[in-house]
Amino acid sequence: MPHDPPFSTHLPAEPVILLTGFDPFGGEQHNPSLLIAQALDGQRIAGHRVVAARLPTVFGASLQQLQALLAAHRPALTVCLGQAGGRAALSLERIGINLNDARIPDNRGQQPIDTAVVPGGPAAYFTNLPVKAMWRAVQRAGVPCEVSQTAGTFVCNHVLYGLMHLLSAPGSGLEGARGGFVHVPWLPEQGTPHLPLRNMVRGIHAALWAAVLTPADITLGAGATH
Ligand code: PCA
Repeated sequence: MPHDPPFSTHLPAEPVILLTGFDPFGGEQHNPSLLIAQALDGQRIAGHRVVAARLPTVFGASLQQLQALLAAHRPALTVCLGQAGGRAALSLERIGINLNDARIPDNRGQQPIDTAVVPGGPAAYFTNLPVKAMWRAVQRAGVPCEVSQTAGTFVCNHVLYGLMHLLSAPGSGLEGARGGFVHVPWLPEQGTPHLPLRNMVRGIHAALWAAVLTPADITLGAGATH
């Protein structure tokens, strides 16, 4: 006679942290954002499970892919990662603006100039991640970090703005979900300044812990913001 399983098979699903990285772009071989996301795939963080995913470095298609991921996973927390060559620290982005203004073509050859991410949408969205608490956690993990006031005007800003727009849409079913964006430096083989992959993985891991455990941001003295 079959026995009941010793535990319920109907436990509520673990809340998900969706962690995305981008395809390499601009003729480069690697994108550290994707490698970091893949390194953290499946990790358990404060009762949450990390689901890593890849976004194309393409205007429009990146947001369509993100929208499908949000619908499939209903993440409690979404953190999108992207590469920012020339930056020396993990950059916790505070703002996404309603502007596409591409300096180089995306991976499908599109190069929008002075167009809106969402025509008629608000000028900007703030992330609702606790960037100061995350900054402190990354610093304590020994990884250089800064709070940034601009994610640029290429595909990363497009995704940050689009993410916050999707999360704030009435009836999205994502009420209460939080999201934001972190830019990461080059890998050593890509140029200078750079950080080793393992340090960036450690820093993002610390940032995710802080994000989950800090429902509302903290106030810190000067030092985090550049
Ligand atoms: N960085 C680009 C897009 C993809 C990526 O990794 C950016 O900063 O917009």
